[in-house]
Order: sequence, then C-alpha cells, then structure tokens
Amino acid sequence: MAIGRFITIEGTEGAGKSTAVATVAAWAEQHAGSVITTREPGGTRLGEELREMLLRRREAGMAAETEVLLMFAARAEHLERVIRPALAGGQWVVCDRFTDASVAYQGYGRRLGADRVEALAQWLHADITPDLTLWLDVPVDLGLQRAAGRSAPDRFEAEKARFFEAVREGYADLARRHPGRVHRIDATPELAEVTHTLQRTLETAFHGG
Ligand code: Z5A
Repeated sequence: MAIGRFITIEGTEGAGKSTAVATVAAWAEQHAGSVITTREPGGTRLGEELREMLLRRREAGMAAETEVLLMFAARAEHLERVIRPALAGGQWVVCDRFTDASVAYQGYGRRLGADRVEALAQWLHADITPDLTLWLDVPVDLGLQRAAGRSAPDRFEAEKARFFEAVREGYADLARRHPGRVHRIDATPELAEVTHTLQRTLETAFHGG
C-alpha cells in the first residue's frame, strides 16, 4: 500500500504560514494526488476544543507544563484520528504546525527545555516524523508588524518580542540539528518570492531538483 508524505509548516507570528499551507497543498495536489491540510493545535473536534482553551486570554496564568501536555493531548487525537489514517491510506498530509512548535514554543519560549518536549514526542509518535518541515523564518519585529491589526490578540499573540525571539532560536536550533528535514525559508521577501522558494524546495525534496 502506498504511504503518504507528511509535510509540516512552522514559524513565528506573522511568518506567512497560512499562505504557505495553501501553496504546499496546491503543489502536492498537482504532483502527488490526494492531499489533506490540517493544523495544530486542532484538526479534530476535541483538538479544536483544546485549541480554544489554549488560546483563551483568560488562561494567561496557565502553567507551562499544562500547556505542553494539552498540546500533546490535542496531538494524540490528531495522530490517531487524522494523520496516521491519512498517511496509511497514501494521502499527503500538509500540517500547519506540529511537534517542532512544541519544542520551539514550550521548550524554548516557555523554557521547559527541548529534551523534555522531545521525550513526550518520543513517547507519543516515535513512528512518525515529518518528511519535510518548512520553517518560515522572519525577524520577530517584522512578523509582529504583519500580524498587527488582526482581531484581538490571543494568549500567544499577546506575548512580548522577547518570547518570540526565544521561539525563533528554538527553530534555528531544530534546523541545525535536523538539516535534512527542517528547511529554513527566508520569509522576509514579498509573498510571490516566498511562494517561488517554497515550490523550488518541494521540487528538490521530492523530485531531486
Ligand atoms: N503552539 C504552541 O505553542 N505549541 C504547539 O505545539 C503548537 C502551537 C502546535 C496557535 O497557532 C498558537 O499555538 C501559536 C503557537 C502555539 N501562537 N502563536 N504565535 P497558529 O499557527 O494558529 O497561530 P499563529 O502563529 O498566530 O498563526 P497565523 O495567525 O496563521 O500566522 P501566520 O500564518 O504565520 O501568518 P499569516 O496570517 O499567514 O500572515 C500574517 C499577515 O502577514 C497576513 O496579513 C499576510 O497576508 C501577511 N504576510 C504573510 N507573508 C507575507 C509576506 N511575505 N509579505 C508581506 N505580507 C505577508
């Protein structure tokens, strides 16, 4: 049976993930056939309920440990009900954030440490690693400028630049440690150029250039 491919999109606030998910899905549909797009936290009924709790401003005092465990609770549902069945059925899965976000946001941003987060990942999904992770990298100030003006900020969006700097360092560390999987995409240029870079990266990753 054909096994699908798993592509994840990562980045800090305002990096342009939403557009990237659409670009990657369109490329995969053209080159591979059956594709689903999904997101974390979320992607299932229970996962979306957990997402609401995680983003609520009134949970501002949530312990970092609670936060990471809720992220993984949502992920457990997502893996069981959506990701594993889709991949087993030969579909390509394009996911807006996955475990790298937990390493970057909870491991670095909340200072829990990458090793503790990676231990949870090892326990939950030692069998599944993304085939390709596209890290849209944008300077924190520019990302925050782009994201400004949207609806009232959620619990993460309300964080200070220092928090997002730590998260960005987390992604840089992941790219250093997993150079074959995590590709840094410069998300500073205008959208058309970023889209072109994404398409070239997909060609190289799946068609060898
Ligand atoms: N989180 C976590 O802590 N741990 C985890 O394990 C997981 C998640 C899975 C919700 O995720 C929060 O959960 C997230 C991390 C945390 N919080 N934060 N920050 P989310 O992915 O749903 O939240 P988000 O990062 O706020 O996603 P977003 O709002 O969809 O951001 P984006 O997709 O990167 O931005 P965008 O909407 O595509 O772009 C923002 C604006 O910039 C928009 O107007 C675009 O048109 C514009 N833009 C984008 N690219 C460009 C370029 N190249 N030029 C000019 N303008 C651009």
